[in-house]
Amino acid sequence: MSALTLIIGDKNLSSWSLRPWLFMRRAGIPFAERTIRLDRPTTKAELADASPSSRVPCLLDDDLTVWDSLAICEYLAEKFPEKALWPSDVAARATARSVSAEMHSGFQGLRTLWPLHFAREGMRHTTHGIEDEIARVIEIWETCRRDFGAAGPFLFGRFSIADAMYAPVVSRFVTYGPISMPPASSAWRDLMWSLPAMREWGEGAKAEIAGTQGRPATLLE
Ligand SMILES: N[C@@H](CCC(=O)N[C@@H](CS)C(=O)NCC(=O)O)C(=O)O
Repeated sequence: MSALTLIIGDKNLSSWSLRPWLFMRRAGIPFAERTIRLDRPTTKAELADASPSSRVPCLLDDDLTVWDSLAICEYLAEKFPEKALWPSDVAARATARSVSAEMHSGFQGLRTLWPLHFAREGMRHTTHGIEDEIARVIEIWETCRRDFGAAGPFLFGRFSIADAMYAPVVSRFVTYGPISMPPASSAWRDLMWSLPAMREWGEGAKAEIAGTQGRPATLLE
């Protein structure tokens, strides 16, 4: 089997990196991990060297380079068809792709106002201007659970790429929350937050924060 390496940014900061990392861990896809710290003087050069877009995540599969979180997930879904990384039902799959693409291309206000700080809880912040985006996220979670979630506890029953695409929002809702939502959404949020892979990512984020203590303030996030 070919060797996969996932290049990611800081676990505390890089929401895009969390998505394929979580997805691969949860799906049991073995990979090596390489981190490029996003807040260092060398970051720009390292990113340019590692990724065609100068952004992370970026997946190396022997000689092949795949970049962009959603393209990585799609590539892995094709490479490991036996893992059923998208829902098998055509309507569920189309909806899972739609909500994943919506997350990938939208929610700009949420990203800007509430940047990922995975390991820092209690960062109270205003919801002013992003109320509609928060409501839309919850509407997506409710709809997916109601219409497609009968076979299991995830958005489309079994864990899929769609769950991974919304994982950073779970972190943001914890970090900047609490955000109230109906029971189906809160149950899914709590399940995602307690996944061993999410906890493992969080431990990595905490270790990064501990490692930045004592560095010059200009280099801290
Ligand atoms: N659309 C891209 C976005 C990737 C992205 O913006 N990654 C950020 C880190 S979360 C990055 O590499 N930023 C470069 C920098 O901070 O200089 C994806 O889905 O992978």
